[in-house]
Amino acid sequence: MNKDNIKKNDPSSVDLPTTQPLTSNQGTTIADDFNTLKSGTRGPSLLEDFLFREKIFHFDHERIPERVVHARGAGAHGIFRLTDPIPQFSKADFLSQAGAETDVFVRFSTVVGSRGSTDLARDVRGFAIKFYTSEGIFDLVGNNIPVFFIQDAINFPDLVHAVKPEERNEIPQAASAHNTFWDFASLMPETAHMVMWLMSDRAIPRSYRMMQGFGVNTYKLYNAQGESFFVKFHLKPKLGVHSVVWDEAQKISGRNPDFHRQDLWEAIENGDFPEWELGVQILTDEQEQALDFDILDATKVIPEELIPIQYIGTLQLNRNPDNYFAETEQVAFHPGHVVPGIDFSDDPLLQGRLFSYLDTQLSRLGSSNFHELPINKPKNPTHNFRRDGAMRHDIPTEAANYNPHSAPGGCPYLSNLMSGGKGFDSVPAEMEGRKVRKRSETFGDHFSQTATFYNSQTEIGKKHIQDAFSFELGKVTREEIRSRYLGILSVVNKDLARIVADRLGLVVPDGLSKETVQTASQIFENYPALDKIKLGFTYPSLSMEYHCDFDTIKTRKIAAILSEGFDIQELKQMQSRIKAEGAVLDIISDRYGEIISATGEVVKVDYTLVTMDSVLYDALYVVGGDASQEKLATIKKAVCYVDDALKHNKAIAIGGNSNVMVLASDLRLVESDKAVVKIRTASDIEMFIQLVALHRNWQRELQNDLL
Ligand code: HDE
Repeated sequence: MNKDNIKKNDPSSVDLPTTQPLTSNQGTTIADDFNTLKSGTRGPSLLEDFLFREKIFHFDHERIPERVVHARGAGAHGIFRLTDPIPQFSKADFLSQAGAETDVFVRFSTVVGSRGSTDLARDVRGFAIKFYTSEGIFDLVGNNIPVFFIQDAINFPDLVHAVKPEERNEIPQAASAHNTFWDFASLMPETAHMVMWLMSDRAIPRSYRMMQGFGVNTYKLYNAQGESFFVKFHLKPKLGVHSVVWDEAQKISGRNPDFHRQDLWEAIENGDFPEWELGVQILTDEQEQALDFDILDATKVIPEELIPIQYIGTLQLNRNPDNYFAETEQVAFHPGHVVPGIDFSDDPLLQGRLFSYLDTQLSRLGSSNFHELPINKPKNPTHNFRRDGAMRHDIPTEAANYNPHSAPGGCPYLSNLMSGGKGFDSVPAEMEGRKVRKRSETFGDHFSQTATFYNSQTEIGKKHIQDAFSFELGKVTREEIRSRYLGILSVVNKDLARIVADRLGLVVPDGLSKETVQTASQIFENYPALDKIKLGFTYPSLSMEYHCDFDTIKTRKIAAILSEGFDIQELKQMQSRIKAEGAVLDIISDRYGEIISATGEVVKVDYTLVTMDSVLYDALYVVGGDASQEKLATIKKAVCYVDDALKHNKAIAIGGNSNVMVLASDLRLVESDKAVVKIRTASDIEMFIQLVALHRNWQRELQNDLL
C-alpha cells in the first residue's frame, strides 16, 4: 500500500482554507463559533441566537432515511470504454462507437444490514452502475448473484420483512440465519435456487473488486431498424472471483467491519483501478423459445455454455467520491432509467421494480427533484415541463410550461423529430390476454437449476454449501422450519440433505412438506411437477473457480510478522519481490516504532499484532531470524496469527531455520502442506508468490479439520 498516497488524501492532513471566513448558511460572517449567546457569561442562553439555532437545526436534520434494502454501500466514479460496438443490437449511442467513453458511478452494497452493519455478512451484494450517457442516464441496477429469490414483485415486501431482523427485537442484524427468513424460504420453494447461491461462497466475497455482476432481469435491446433482442448483462472482474471463508468472515466483521469499503477505497487511492469486462448475452426469439426454462423468470440463470457472453467493453473505477453523503448516499438508481436502444422485458419482477425505485426516492431523498442532485444529474442537457416541487434548483425561463405550445424559444415536443428519430420509443409488441392474477406454469420448475448449481460446484464449493446450510438452519430455533427446509433439499440433492440433516440431528423428510406444497399450490394451478425435474446437469461456469484468476498477486495483502533479531536480508528479498508483483507487504510486530534486526538494521512497524489481524491479510510471512521467532512463539497473539492463516487455508512462508513457530502453532498438526513454504532460497520466495496467487489451499481444509 502506498501509505504516503493515503496520507495525502486524509482530510485531517489537508490544510484548512484559512482565507475563507466561517459563515452562516445565509452568508453572514461568524465571529465566534464556540459560545452561545448568553445573558452574562454564567447566565441562561438567549433564544435570539440565530447562529446557534441554525447550526443545531441543520445538525438535527443531518440524517435521511436509509435505503429499505441495500442500506450499506460504497461507491466510486469511473469510466466505461466501449471496445466492441453492438449497433446491430442496440441503437444506444454509448454502445455504438468503438472507443466511446462514458462516465459512470458505481455503488456496491450489502442487502440486509442497516447502514452501520458489517461488510462481511453472508448476503447478496448490490452492483449498481449509473452510466451518464450522451443520451441520458442508464442505470444497470444489478447484483453479484445472477438469480433472485422471488418471481413476482408482489412478494418483495414479504421477502424483505422475513430476512431483515425480526420485528419484535430487531435481532439479528445483517444475517439471514434466523427463524423468519427460513420460515419464508421453506414455504416459498421458488427461493430455492437463490438460497443455494446464498449458501455458497459467492455470498462472502473477498473484495468488491473480485465479484461478478449481473443485471439479473432480462432486458431488451433494439436497433435503429426497430429489431429487438432479449439481453442479460454481465460483469466479469479482471482480478477473478474470490471469497473468504465463513469463520474468517465472522472474524473480519469484528476486526474491520469496513473491510470491503476500505479495500475499494485504498485500491483506487493507490492507482490500482478495479476493472470489469461488461458483457451481453443476446437471445433472439428463436433462441429464447428453444430454452427449457422461461427467461422472464428471474429465478433462472442462462448458463454461458448455452448462450455465450459477448464482452463489449471495460468498466474501470478510478476516482473515490469527494463526499460519502453527497454522492454514495444520495445516488438514486432506478431500472427505469434507460436510454433509446434499451427496453424492458415482461419479467414480472422487473415490471414491479419499475415502480419501486422511483417511489422509494421520495421517502429517502424527500423530493421529486432528486434528479437535480449533482450525483444524479444527467450530463446531457434536460428539457421538459416538469415543474416546481420541494427543493427545485433549476430556474426555468421559458415562456411556456405546457405542451404543446406555440410560444417562441423551443419546442421540446418535437425532440424526437429533431434528433432524427433517435428518441426513446418502447419496442412495439403484440399483446393480448385475459386479465389474471396467476403465475405462468413455465415458472413452475424451482429445483432443476437449484440442483444444477450444486452439481456444478467443486468439492470445496459443495463442502462450504453444506457448512452454510448447517450453520444457518442450526440458528433456526423452530424444528418444523428446519425440517421443512430439509424437505426442499431432499428434492434437490439427497446427499446434501442427508449431510445437513445429520448435523441438525434430524431425519431427511420424504420430499416437500405439505405446507410447502400448499403455499406453492396457491401460486400455481398445477404444483408440483416434481417428476419433470432434471437433476443431472452440470455447468462449470456456475462455479467460482471457473472465473478465478490465479496468475497474479497484484493488490493482495501479505502480513510479515517479526520481532527483535529478525533476518533483514531475507526480509528485503521478500519485500522487493512482493513489491515488484504489485502486492502489499505490511510489517507487523508486538509494538509500534522501530525493530532491530540480528545485524543491527532497523525496520519501521506498520501495524501491531492487535491493530491488524491475520484475517485482514491474504497470506502470512513469518520473517526468519532465531531470536525474532523465539520471541514471537511466546506471544499468544502471534501464534494465533499463524493458526488463523492456517485455518483459513492461506499461503504461509516461514523464514530462517528455526522450527520454533511451527512447534508453537497448529502448523505442527499439518503434515506436508503444499501452501506452507520454508524460505531458504530465492526460489522458495517464488514458490510462495505462486501459492499466494492461488489464493487458498482448499486441500488443507478437505484433509484437516482445523476449524
Ligand atoms: Fe432492488 N431495490 N428491488 N433489486 N436493488 C432497491 O431502491 C426492489 C431487486 C438492487 O446502490 C431500493 O433506491 C423491488 C433485484 C440494488 O442505491 C428499492 C424488487 C435486484 C439496489 C428496491 C427488487 C435488485 C436496490 C431500495 C423486487 C438485482 C441498491 C433503495 C421486485 C437485479 C441500489 C433504492 C443502490 C435497491 C426495490 C429486487 C438490486 C426499494 C421491489 C432483482 C443493487 O426500490
